[in-house]
Amino acid sequence: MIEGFRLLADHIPATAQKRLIEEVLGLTAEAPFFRPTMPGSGKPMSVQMTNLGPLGWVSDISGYRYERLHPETGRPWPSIPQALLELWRNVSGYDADPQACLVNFYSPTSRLGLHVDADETAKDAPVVSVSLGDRALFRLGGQKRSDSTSSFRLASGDVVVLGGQSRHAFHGIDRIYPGTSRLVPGGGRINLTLRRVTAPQERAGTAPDA
Ligand code: MD6
Ligand code: FE
Repeated sequence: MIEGFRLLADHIPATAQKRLIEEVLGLTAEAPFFRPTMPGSGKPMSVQMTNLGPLGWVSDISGYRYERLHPETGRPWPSIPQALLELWRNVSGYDADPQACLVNFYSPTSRLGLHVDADETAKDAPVVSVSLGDRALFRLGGQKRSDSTSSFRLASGDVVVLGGQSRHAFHGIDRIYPGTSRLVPGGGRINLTLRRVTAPQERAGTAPDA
């Protein structure tokens, strides 16, 4: 197993999962799910997305990038919920807060191909993700696409931390197990991925040439 990967199984208690899903789905009234498309081909992804926080990850025909505004409403993304900031502070070991919370919605047939999270300049910050709703099959490989992979089931309330070597490892979601949770109204899976995008500024008084 690649160094730096942590699966915190059943980390979020059921009552907190319920509060979190209600809060996040409430925020999607302000920042609705949109269907991103693949760079180059413009082919729609099977996952729907939205974001919370000062920056949001978007993908369209021209590429992957972080944006301050929702691509359809033109409005800033809603703030990251306090419970998620607290989770990040407790598990990331990183001394600055996340700037982006990508919200992925999976229907029973959605999947997410093997990829590396590589659009962040804060290369030393881990990525922390929360699974809510239906179970999913998560695949984790190494830093080369050809490296061998291992698969795990992720259940509602599980938290994954990709730090160390695993931060730049290939990973993806091979499938959803529909009907395995009643948390998301109407079914499906929601994954919340917390990321630090830019390196934090030097603290006042410690900047080398301030
Ligand atoms: C998902 N997760 O669980 C997709 N990326 O739906 C990710 O792509 C991911 O779980 C970086 C770190 C943790 C993750
Ligand atoms: Fe990822």
